[in-house]
Amino acid sequence: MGIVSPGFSGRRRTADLPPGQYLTDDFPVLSAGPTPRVRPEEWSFTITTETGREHRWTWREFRALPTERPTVDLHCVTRWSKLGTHWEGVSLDTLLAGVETTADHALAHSYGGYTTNMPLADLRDGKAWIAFRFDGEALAPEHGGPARLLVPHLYLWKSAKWVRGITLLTHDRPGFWESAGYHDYGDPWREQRYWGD
Ligand SMILES: Nc1nc2c(c(=O)[nH]1)N[C@H]1C(S)=C(S)[C@@H](COP(=O)(O)O)O[C@H]1N2
Ligand SMILES: [Mo]
Repeated sequence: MGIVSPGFSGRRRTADLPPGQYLTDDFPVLSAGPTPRVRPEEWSFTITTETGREHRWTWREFRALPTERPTVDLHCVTRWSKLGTHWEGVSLDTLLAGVETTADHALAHSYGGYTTNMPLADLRDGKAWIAFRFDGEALAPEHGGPARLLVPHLYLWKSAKWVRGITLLTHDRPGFWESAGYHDYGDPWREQRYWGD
């Protein structure tokens, strides 16, 4: 047992840390461009299927959906990890429930133009959320507010901030960082940082 100081959770240990990562209590901001300012009234989220069918939620419709409060570990490819973070969001299972698709791939799009890809299976079965609250507060713009994708089992670049939609695809299409040499899948436990890892 380690020494547990007041206000610090002593239960998280290096066993929770993927290879090559270090622990931080900070929440660094990593954005490839300026922070888009999207007001909830102008925000919408769209799932577009491989046949071109669109399923769209306004902020009001999105916020009327049932929410979940996942506590998850975050792993950034720049090697910081933050353990036990508290979020509130809508599960992708909820959003995909009424979506008819045979697609195997997904490409998330953000306000501002960022994109990132993942297998559709990685968005299902309780593994991914559209998150709008962090630590009990509305998600700050620099961290992706009003809402961001949260896919914590993959490196954090997959968790698209300011998310505006997800396109379902029959073929894999690399996103912004994946086209720039980062790993197509990005599993932190297999240290899939760059193309070829
Ligand atoms: N739209 C958008 N989403 C993004 C990024 C970005 O530049 N634009 N950066 C990604 C990267 S590389 C990381 S590590 C995380 C950082 O999230 P944070 O700034 O909330 O820590 O957001 C990811 N999502
Ligand atoms: Mo990152």
